[in-house]
Amino acid sequence: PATAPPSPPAPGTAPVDPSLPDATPTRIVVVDDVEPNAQILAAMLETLAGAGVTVFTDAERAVRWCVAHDPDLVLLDYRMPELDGLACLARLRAVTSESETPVIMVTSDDSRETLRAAFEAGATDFLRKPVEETELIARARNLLRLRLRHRALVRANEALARAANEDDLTGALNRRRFIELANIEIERCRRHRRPVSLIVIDIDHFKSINDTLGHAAGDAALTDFAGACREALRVTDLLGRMGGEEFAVLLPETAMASATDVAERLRATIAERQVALDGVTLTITASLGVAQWSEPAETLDALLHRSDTAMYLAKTGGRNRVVA
Ligand code: GH3
Ligand code: MG
Ligand code: MG
Ligand code: MG
Repeated sequence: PATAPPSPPAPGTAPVDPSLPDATPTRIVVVDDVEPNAQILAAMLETLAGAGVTVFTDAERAVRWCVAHDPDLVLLDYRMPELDGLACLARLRAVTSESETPVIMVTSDDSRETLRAAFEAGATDFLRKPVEETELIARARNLLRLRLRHRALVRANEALARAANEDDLTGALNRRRFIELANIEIERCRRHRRPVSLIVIDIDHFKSINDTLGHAAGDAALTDFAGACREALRVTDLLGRMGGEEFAVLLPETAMASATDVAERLRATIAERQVALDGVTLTITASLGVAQWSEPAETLDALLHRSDTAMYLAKTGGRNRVVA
């Protein structure tokens, strides 16, 4: 038997649609010194799809949690002993901007002064007690939607920055970005009279890998190679892909002797590595040239050239070696 379509709710009683796109998980924090008050708000907010609600009655702990966990929405009681809503908000805003963490101030005091103080302290929105569920859900959902859109934009921005600065295949810095960052680093070391060194790495007989296993295998070998280099370096070292199978490493705060040690460690790491590619196990070697930046006026270009010359000597000397 055909079922009648559900009748529309009477005007004014339609529930607010609590859904977010794909019910994306969101973290909501409710802070109220009176536990039952906090629980009422939490119960309302839990009807939002994907919402995980955490309740705090201790404002101090709430702030610490928020700083550590970066929630998507905070409901903040205005009147609390010790750390009140405004003080809480000031602490939060010291580490997160308004676009980052939306904060709804909740208070029974609806004086104009309180309202103004809340917004001046960086509140995103304001609700009066007793909180009306439909209003809370509607406002919370709007703020969460904006927050998710903001997060998506931030991610898209990061992806763009990566695409502009990193080599697609290996994730190493691309040549342009490497040169940009290396110049900044050299300038910093110049100012502080600190050493800085550069290693140029060129894979040995790489053409034969392409010729025997194909270009895709060559690509995979390059990705593996860059990953192995990255792992063997410090986070402050810069790894750049300067051309096809040629990489450069800038080592801040590092003089010739240590840079040579690093190069030797890289060489050994690479040579000992077994690269598994489609059933074939491959060993790769590389030739490395090391040079230390020489004060006061050497350019990055000149430094690269000296490392390149050393690398070429490593090639003519038999490959799989370091020349400093
Ligand atoms: P050598 O020991 O003298 O350095 O020999 P080599 O074969 O490594 O040097 P050569 O410069 O003659 O060849 C480099 C090869 O690297 C040629 C090129 O096809 C290959 N190559 C460059 N970029 C890529 C890439 O992105 N992917 C793949 N698969 N191969 C690449
Ligand atoms: Mg209170
Ligand atoms: Mg080569
Ligand atoms: Mg080459």
